[in-house]
Amino acid sequence: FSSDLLAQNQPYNYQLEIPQTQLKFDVKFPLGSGEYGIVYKGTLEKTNETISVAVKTTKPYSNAQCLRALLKEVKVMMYVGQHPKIVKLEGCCTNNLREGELLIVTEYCENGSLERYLRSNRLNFLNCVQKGKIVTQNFDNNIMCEQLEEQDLRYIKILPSLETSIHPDKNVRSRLDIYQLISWSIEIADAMDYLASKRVIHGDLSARNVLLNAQLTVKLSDFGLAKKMYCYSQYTRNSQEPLPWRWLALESLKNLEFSTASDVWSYGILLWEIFTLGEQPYPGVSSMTNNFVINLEQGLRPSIPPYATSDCYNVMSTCWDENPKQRPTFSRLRSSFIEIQDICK
Ligand code: ACK
Repeated sequence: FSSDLLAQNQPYNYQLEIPQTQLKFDVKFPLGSGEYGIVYKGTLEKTNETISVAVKTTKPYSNAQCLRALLKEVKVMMYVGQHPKIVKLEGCCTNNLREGELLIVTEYCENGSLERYLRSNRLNFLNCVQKGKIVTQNFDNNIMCEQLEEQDLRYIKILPSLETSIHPDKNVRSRLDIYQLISWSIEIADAMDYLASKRVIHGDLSARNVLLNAQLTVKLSDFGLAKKMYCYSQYTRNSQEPLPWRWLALESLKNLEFSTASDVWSYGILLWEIFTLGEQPYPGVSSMTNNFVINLEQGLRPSIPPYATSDCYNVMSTCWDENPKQRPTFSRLRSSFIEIQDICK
């Protein structure tokens, strides 16, 4: 019951059609570019309020195959419906579909992708893990931090900007530390558990496809699209984008088999990205070769990330079981991280 099969049978919900007059975005300020076009920040006028949105556009005069793929993504989002950890679809503009234009409007996530956030906040990370163990939980005063430096731990000094960014009124964790990494792991497992309950395969789970809102809550995005694309050999040939082979399960690489269990493998790789603060998986491997697949078959797996406790690494390792049936469910993974969170408290 894959997402593309589902999308074919799934009706387009016209209640989510947005009149173009209610949507504004400035083409001079793109947020970035996606698979099929550019993503802009915009505003959407609703009945009682105007909200910030992200507008996913298609390239000018996009071909039918590209539009079809995007429409399928939209239909899957319509089917999936709302969940607090999944990016909300505000609606679409299909007026100019004949001219090859489709606009997909989603809630705006102030902190961009998790991948970008992790990479750009590395210097703000407060490390309290040494050799897989939490060495201290008290980072609340600078004296403690200086002592840690003397002990030669992998501790990076808190930037003054980060200290001033802690908002006293809001219950928002502004520091980046292992507790935040564990929270994200739980939130993503939660979103994926919901997706699995709807029998939808994400197919492209990675830190670049997880967004963060102003409160640093995760919002899973870009699902439902990838699965279909891998079924076509042209996809890898025509697209500028390489296959996300670093995130793919062994059976997906070997036989193009995708399932919730292959999403679990990708979730494990995403955990590795989280606990390395956004490093590229398999850093020593530059391209996808037969040798890489053979090495995976012979047991090659990502090594313990510097900022993961042994418990975290044990959980992520279970996601990479060669046998898809032996991998944990998302519900189990969420519980495991909740247990780890409780121990860390
Ligand atoms: O890493 P980023 O800042 O977050 O750059 C990419 C870019 O657009 C291309 O995908 C950003 N982006 C995508 N969707 C959203 C959204 N709903 N809110 C904010 N940024 C978004 C993404």
